[in-house]
Order: sequence, then structure tokens, then C-alpha cells
Amino acid sequence: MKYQILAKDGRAKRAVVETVHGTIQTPVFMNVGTVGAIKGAVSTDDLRGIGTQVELSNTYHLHVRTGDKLIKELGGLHKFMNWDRPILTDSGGFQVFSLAGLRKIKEEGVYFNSHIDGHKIFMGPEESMQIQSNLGSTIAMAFDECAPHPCTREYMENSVARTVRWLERCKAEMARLNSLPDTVNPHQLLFGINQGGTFEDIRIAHADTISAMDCDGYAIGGLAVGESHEEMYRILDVTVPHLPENKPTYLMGVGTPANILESVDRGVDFFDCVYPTRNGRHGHVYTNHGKLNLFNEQFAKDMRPIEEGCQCPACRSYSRAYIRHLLKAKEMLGMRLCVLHNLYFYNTMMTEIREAIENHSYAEYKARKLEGVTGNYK
Ligand code: PRF
Ligand code: ZN
Repeated sequence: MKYQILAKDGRAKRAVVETVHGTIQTPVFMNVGTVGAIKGAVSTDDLRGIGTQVELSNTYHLHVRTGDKLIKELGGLHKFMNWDRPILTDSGGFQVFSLAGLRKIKEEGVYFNSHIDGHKIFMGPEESMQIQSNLGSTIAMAFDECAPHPCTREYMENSVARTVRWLERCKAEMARLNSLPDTVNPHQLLFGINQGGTFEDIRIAHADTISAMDCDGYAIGGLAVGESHEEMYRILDVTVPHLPENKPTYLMGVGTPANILESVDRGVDFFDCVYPTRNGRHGHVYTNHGKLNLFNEQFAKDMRPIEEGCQCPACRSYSRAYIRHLLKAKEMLGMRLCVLHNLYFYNTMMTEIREAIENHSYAEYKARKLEGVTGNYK
């Protein structure tokens, strides 16, 4: 992997990442396709059309349904879902904590019940790496614990210490898997994950420790889990300077357009979030004049596109009135068009962000965009 910073504007970084599956221009918003599909009947052809650079899938979900062994047998996740650009897989740690029923965290890993049929599963660092290796993703995430928020200082110290030991095991297992003769992607990259909740000193000590462990990139986990936006920005302010500047920095599960604009300004260059897809499925669409709810009566006779001038597949062909009608009639096309518009909105915002950093006009761009996205639609 090669990471090259092309421009900086304040703390904002504009970089390129070269991978075996092609180049990633950062800052980037990864489009979430949990089970190897973007929810809302969005195809990989659609993704290519709306400028998606990286698709994100989940280790845990693909393991419990269909199974990583079968996907490996069929040639890996890229071939299976017909996507040849980069894929990042999350390690399962977070999904196990947020989804699975009864679970027990031990030194060796996590024991939990499947959210599909309740059967007992064990996942530790080695299992997570093996599953991600079977999927053959471009970037694998380390197996971590995203501690509950809030939790005691003592809980957090123990959790973070274990996450460090888990990262050592992830690294060793990944090295072993990448050297096997039948590995789907022998160049698979590994990103470590910083934890520590809102305890600044724990965050910093953990960032220093994992930075010395020479991962391909570093994520900041354990944020956007219930703390305020101000707390999240404060943690980014103190943590990002303790992660290597010459490697990707990924803020997991974030966020709103405003969260992304603020985090780019603090040196983050990878993002992912379910908001554009989840909101789209509920008829909530992003515009530069605030978010609108297409279920509202006010759009019943509105023949304008969701956003004037938007080049997405929804806005190029359909009106708010028609999409509202589809949503009300529970026609799948309604959801699909809203999701496509929202992903296009996010992807396009990232393009604007990259241009603004290159032009050293990020501060002006951010102020203008923030005003638009947080504004109330009239
Ligand atoms: N860890 C992992 N995935 C995640 C998170 C985390 O802390 C978060 C927290 N926002 C989202 N996704 N492995
Ligand atoms: Zn649009």
C-alpha cells in the first residue's frame, strides 16, 4: 500500500491510497453494504455510476449468513458481488457488541449468540482475521472491543489493554494468512483501531501504543456511541495528532455531513455511516438547504427534483411528487431513488472537500456547506 499526501489545508489532509484493487482518493466516504449489498436495491453498477470508491461490508454478517468459507470457494467477496474497487471489512467486534444477544467477553475473544437463529458462536482475533481473509477484502479491520458508553475508567483501561493484545494477535494471524498459497488476497491490509471512549489520557496512550505497531492505517473507534458531538470533536483534537500522519485515519461509523466536515478539519480521511442509506429508505433526503422528508404533504404537487442541478439518477429523471407517490405506495423504486440521491450527495460532498483542500479554501468551503446542510428546508 502506498499513502501519499497531495495537499494539506490546516489539519485537513488530501491524499491518495494505492491498493491492489485500485486507488482511493481521500477524504473518502465508504458506502455501507453490510451483507455485501447496499440496502435499498442498489447494484454495484449503480455504485459505479454514483462515484463510490470503497464499499464496506461486515465480517460478522457474512459469517453468520451464507458464510465466508463458501464466499472464498466462489472466488472471494469482490467476485461474488461483482465489485472490483476496494472493499473494507469491519472486524465483527462492533457488530457483535451492538447486535448479538447474550455475550461474554474473555481474553480469547467473544462468545455470543447469532442474531439470525441464536446459535452459539465464538469470535476472537484469529477467527475475525480468518473470516476477513476468506472474504479477501482490500482492508481488514482489527478485532476490537467498542466499550459501552458510558463506562467506568477501570472498565475502559482493561478493555483497551485487551484490545492491544488482540491487535498483536490480529497482526500475527494476518501475516500467516497472507503467506498461505491459496489466500484470496495475499496483499490484504490491516488497520488498527484506537479506543478509549472519552478518556483523553487513555485515548492518547492507546494511540501511541498502536502507532508503534506498524499497521497499514488507523481507525478511531468507540465514538458516535452516545457522547455529544462536542466530546467527539474534543477526542479527535487530542487523538489524531498521536496517530501516524503518513497513514490513513478512519473515523468509524461517522456520520452526518456536519460531522464529516468537522472531522476532516481534524485530520480524518476515511468515513463510513449508514445514515444516507437508512435515511433514504425512510424517504429522508439530503440537500444543500437541509434534509427533507418526502413523505410530507408539501411535496405532493412538487414537480421539482429533490435538488435542483443534482446529477444523481433520481434528480435527473424524477420529481419529488413522483418519488413521494412511490414511497407512499411502498414501491421499492421510491426507496431506491432516495438512497441513490443520498449516496450521491455524500460522495459528491467528498469530491468538493478534496477540491477545497487542494485549493486551500477548506475553511470557506466548510462554513458554506455547514450552513447548507444544517439549514432548514423552506
Ligand atoms: N469498532 C469497530 N467498528 C465500528 C466501531 C468500533 O468502535 C464503531 C464506533 N462508532 C463503528 N463501527 N470495529
Ligand atoms: Zn439527486
